[in-house]
Amino acid sequence: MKHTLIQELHLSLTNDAPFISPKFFYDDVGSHLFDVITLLEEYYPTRTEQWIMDAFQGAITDAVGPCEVLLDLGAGNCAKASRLFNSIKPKQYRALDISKEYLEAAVADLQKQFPHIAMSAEAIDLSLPLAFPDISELRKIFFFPGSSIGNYDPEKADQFFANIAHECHGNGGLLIGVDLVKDLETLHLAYNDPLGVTSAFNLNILLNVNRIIGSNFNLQDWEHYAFFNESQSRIEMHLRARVNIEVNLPGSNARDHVIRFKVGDLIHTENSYKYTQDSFTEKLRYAGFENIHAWTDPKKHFLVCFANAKK
Ligand code: AVJ
Repeated sequence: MKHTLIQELHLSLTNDAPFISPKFFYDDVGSHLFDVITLLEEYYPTRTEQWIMDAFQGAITDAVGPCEVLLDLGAGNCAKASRLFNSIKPKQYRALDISKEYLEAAVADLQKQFPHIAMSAEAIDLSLPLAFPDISELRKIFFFPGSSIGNYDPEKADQFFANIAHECHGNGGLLIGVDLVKDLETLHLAYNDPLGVTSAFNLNILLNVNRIIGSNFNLQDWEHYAFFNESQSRIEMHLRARVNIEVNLPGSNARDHVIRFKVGDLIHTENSYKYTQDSFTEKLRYAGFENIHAWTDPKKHFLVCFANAKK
């Protein structure tokens, strides 16, 4: 596991267009910084999604229907899913995320509060195909909140949806939250908060990379750079070199590999795609879902959908 992450980082950093996958944001400090981001006035997605879930709880519960297994994709601290337990009433809850230790602790806590729900915690990499053969007969509800889908390139999102639709085996669906295209000012501020938390979140990825591959990125040399790319309908986050930089990437053969950056050069750290309600529901339909329900807030900042897998 560790070894492949090291190889992955070596490849992405020595690419002609250097990048670091956003999954490397979420070390201990990064996970806490993200939690702070969700509290910021400027970062509307988390708050708005929660508003929609609360305001339309009855309609969402009706649309979802019976739930034998709730599969929480990228469960984190399981807080969002647990808010659904009393309305959706899953018989079984499966929390899936990349870090098992963190997840197990969260699930153990939840189990005490909801002793009648069967629970499990599993480590999975959401960028790989998913399969749940042992529960193929049961009605499954997949839960993918928070606009995590925004990190996937559109073609990758199509594959992901087709994978989920298939795994429902004609009996289940997907409850998903996604961020919507909106005025540029609102989008820009959400990723350029004046307090600098998003900047710290972005810079922290270099500390995590230093820890994983033993490189010597210096935070002083880099600055946060985020903007809305209108033609691609995505927020792009980058780290921009403030000076000319040399970074050592310790190699396996003891000969350190040096990568050079010129002032203004970029390392791409994240894409956060924004959809329109129509473009998003159309993607769900294209992947094999039908009977698609959608709920939004009065300002149409965020969208929650429930889509049934075709029988
Ligand atoms: C967790 C991927 C939904 O794209 O808004 C927040 C991550 N990055 N601020 C997003 C994030 C910068 C977030 N997602």
